[in-house]
Amino acid sequence: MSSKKSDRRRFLKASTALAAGALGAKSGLAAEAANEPKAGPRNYANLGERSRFVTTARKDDYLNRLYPSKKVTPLQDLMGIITPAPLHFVANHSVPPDIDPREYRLLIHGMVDRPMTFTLDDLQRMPSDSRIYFVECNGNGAPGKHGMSTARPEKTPSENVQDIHGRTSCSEWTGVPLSVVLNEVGVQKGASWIVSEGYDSQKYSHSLPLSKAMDDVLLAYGQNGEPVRPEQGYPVRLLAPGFQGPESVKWLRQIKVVDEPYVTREEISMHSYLSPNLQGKARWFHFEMPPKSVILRPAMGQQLPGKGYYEITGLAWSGGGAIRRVEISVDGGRSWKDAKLQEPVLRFAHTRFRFNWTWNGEETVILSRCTDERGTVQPALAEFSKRLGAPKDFWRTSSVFHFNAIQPWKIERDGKVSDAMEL
Ligand SMILES: Nc1nc2c(c(=O)[nH]1)N[C@H]1C(S)=C(S)[C@@H](COP(=O)(O)O)O[C@H]1N2
Ligand SMILES: [Mo]
Repeated sequence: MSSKKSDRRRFLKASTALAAGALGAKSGLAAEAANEPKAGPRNYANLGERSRFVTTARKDDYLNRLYPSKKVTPLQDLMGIITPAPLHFVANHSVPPDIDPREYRLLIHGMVDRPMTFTLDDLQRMPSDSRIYFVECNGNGAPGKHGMSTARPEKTPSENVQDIHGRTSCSEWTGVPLSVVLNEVGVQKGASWIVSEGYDSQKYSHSLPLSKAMDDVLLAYGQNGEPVRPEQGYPVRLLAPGFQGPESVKWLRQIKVVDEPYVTREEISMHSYLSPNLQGKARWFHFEMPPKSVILRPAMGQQLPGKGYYEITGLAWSGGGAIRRVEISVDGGRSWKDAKLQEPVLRFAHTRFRFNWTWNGEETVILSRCTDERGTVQPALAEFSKRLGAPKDFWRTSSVFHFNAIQPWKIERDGKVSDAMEL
């Protein structure tokens, strides 16, 4: 209680200092004339660009060596909840297509009354909606990533939070609800699944329960107010909110309505996994992403200039719906306090959290833990491992998908921030 009070007092002190600084700047206005910037361009390009001083960018995912063009989002540089389209992470399993929208066709067939082919125009004439949803790769944040052993030679050490957790992004997606299109073709009795295929070289395909398809899945052609980017599936992709990224098939070519899941190449070879509690069976058709939060500033790869006030900020999201609570610990998990959730807090969207912190300059570990609308709490690594029946050294040689263990960041006395996950 008393520590809460003194925290607040310290924060007030910090904000008074900020205010004084602002005043100082004001009185200095006239004298600062020498610092006037150079003139900008006389005119701006019709397609705007960011300031030449802004350098944040995606990075190659280390699996780039196996698949072309995998990129991770610079989460640590994002400001609110939306990921700018040029920074959206990319996960491609084969060579992506280059589609002329005039030639684009989407076939819907299988257990339907009227099999139909839709052009992009056809889809854009139908009732539409815009919704803010995250897309997260099922391998995001997993030790060794993508279900691969940390011992594999491809493994390159992570430099920052982007390398570990940058396979999630959040956009405003615009499109036709898939239910509208399925009602148009008339789904037959007995149908229970859909199988979707992309136009990429390997004909990427995945199975999805019909109940989800009829619920909140979008055929998205818009991303943050512009057409979906080529990397994200131009001109049309599926967007299955809250479900693992692989369900959101890009460059959508066909949807077949069926009465059982197909066992597609990706489902068997890429998106299934083994874990000790499965006793030799593989887990697949694991759809919903679990609740997860990550502190993005301060985070691994960053350097705190010295003790004093910091805003701890990061993102939380869940395939279970909306985020209800994010708690922060600045003492290695001994005590927790609620972070402030910034509005809007939306179902299946990134949620921004903020927390006032004064660092005393001592070595410590900071952590975040979220709870979603169902009351599911993000687990610590020990608990996550226990649920899987994973022995203590499991993560040295193995990995799984849907990894959502609490991420601890260690702050050293010199201000260096590093990964403190004890794998
Ligand atoms: N057609 C097609 N769709 C695809 C993929 C793909 O390789 N081809 N990759 C999937 C995977 S593994 C993920 S995690 C998401 C990533 O979406 P993004 O590249 O837009 O971030 O797309 C999914 N949809
Ligand atoms: Mo993925």
